[in-house]
Amino acid sequence: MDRIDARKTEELQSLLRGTENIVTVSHTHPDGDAVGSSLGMAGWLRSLGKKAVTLFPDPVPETLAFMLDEEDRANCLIHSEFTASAEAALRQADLIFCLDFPSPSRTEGLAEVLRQAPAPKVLIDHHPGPEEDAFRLCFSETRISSASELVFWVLDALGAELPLKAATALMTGMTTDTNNFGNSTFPSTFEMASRLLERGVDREGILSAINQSYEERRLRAMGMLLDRGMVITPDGVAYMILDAATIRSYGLQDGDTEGFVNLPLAVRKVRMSLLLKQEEGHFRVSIRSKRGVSANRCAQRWFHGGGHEMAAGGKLFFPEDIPSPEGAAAYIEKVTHEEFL
Ligand SMILES: [Mn+2]
Repeated sequence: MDRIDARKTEELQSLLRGTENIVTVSHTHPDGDAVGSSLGMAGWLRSLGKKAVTLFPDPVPETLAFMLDEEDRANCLIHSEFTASAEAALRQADLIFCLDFPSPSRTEGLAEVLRQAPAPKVLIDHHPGPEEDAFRLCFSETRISSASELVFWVLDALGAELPLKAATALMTGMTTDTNNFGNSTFPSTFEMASRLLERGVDREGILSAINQSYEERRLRAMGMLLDRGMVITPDGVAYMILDAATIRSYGLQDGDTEGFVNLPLAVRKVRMSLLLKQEEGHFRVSIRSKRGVSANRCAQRWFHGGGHEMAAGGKLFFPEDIPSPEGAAAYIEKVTHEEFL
């Protein structure tokens, strides 16, 4: 990571001056980093006596509910559930932080309202290709672990003192985005972690909340998928398809399948792994790859998506891309074969 640009810090300082109603926005299907960067920022803003609302396009999954306490819940708006008040909050904000996404389009149904909201928008993100014109000020860095880490360094540059709650949220976001220091970890990442430990963050508590608090159905579904669902093609592409019937029979909810896509990478011959989850009119696609193979390119070329080099996502629509959900396996085998030609 490069040092935070002093001019940008000054500009942020002056944007913050006099603001009272601040809204943070993050991406659809919020993950630990989306929630952690939002709560970290909002927690710090509240410690300054400002009003800070965290806005998400759709609900925070049950598996991440531990990250929000009562105050966080009272100041959290979900656009898909409280559309009018979420949109009003954005229009009435006097500053908007956009966290963990590079373009308003990643907020889907919220994108137009976000673009048109009159308040200055500050981006803090770690994805490639930020849409710079959509923001007044961009802190965008790809050689960093997570948006949570970049929030930490931006706040550090401002001389911020982090409340323990905000510090814990940022540590949690970084921990989930790096799979507990397993990927995308830079010298700055360990430095941040070290500083947060000194601040008193309970890392073991975070790890237990992340890894030891799932419902039984997650492990049952994982076992079934690995035993019977996973296919490995001759090209070394592993894929698993969770169709609507399977999702229903296991009672799977958003968040239950977090991390599943990484599991097939444990097999030596697997170079790339895809997990498909059926939703209304499309599959949600997660892609992970090993070094030298681009999950990002595959997501962009074949699944209307993108992301990071080795961790990306997208969608596969029916009947637009494939005639029916049953055609997903054949589509994956065809396009990934082409990808490796
Ligand atoms: Mn992230």
